[in-house]
Amino acid sequence: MILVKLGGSVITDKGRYRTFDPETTGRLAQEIARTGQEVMVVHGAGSFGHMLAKEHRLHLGITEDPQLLGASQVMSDVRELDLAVCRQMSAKGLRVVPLPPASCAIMRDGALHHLYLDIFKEYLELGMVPVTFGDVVRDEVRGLSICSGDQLMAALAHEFKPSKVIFVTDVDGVFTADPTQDHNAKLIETVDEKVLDALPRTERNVDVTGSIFAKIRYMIGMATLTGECLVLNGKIPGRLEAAIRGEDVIASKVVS
Ligand code: IP8
Repeated sequence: MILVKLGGSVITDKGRYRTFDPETTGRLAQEIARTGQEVMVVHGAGSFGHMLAKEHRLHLGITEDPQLLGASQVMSDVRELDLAVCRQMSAKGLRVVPLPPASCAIMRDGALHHLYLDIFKEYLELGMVPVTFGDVVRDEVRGLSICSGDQLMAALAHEFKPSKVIFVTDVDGVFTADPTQDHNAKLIETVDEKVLDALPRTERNVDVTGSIFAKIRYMIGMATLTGECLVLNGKIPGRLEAAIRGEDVIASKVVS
């Protein structure tokens, strides 16, 4: 099984509230479908999640009653995104089954405490493609928490030991500096803990589930659970498909 995360930056316009990119998502779905490989898909929330979640401070837990309406709106928004993603995927022949985390996960103080993994396994065995996503989820300590796609990726990688884990983003991989700001930024071919510690702490679009550094830390943790862990650019046609097929592509390889 290959575990793929479609990052929020590739399926939405992160700067514009609730803006979906159907062309890119549809093409990525087609690339996955063409390989005929067994996959599970996680997608980020992008502008359907982070903006409103930040406005209502949902990542800090529930301390005031009005936050609940905000949480409910974010939950509706990310479900709308998921529906749009799943529609693109099924149009390309992928037999998707949406598994919303709020219905199959419990958080404890911001950490993913329990994920009902059997449901993923059973749908996969049936020949379907489980699709889950960053969501607002019940938290035993905080009331509600943001469950990120990366937390879900880690839990799924831990349980299913995928042959490959692929993070699809809007840049070629992990860079020495922010490539959108710094033209001298260089792609890092192999990322490990040492490389992560040496990266400059300048950040773009820090969102409610943490910076790029938090994300890379999750990936490093996952690298021991899979044959290969890649970060690649989904805006470039063909890269995801080539990576799934095991061809050499421009990407960063994450190792533990
Ligand atoms: O985009 C965030 O998930 P991510 C989920 O995978 C929400 O970090 C609701 C903001």
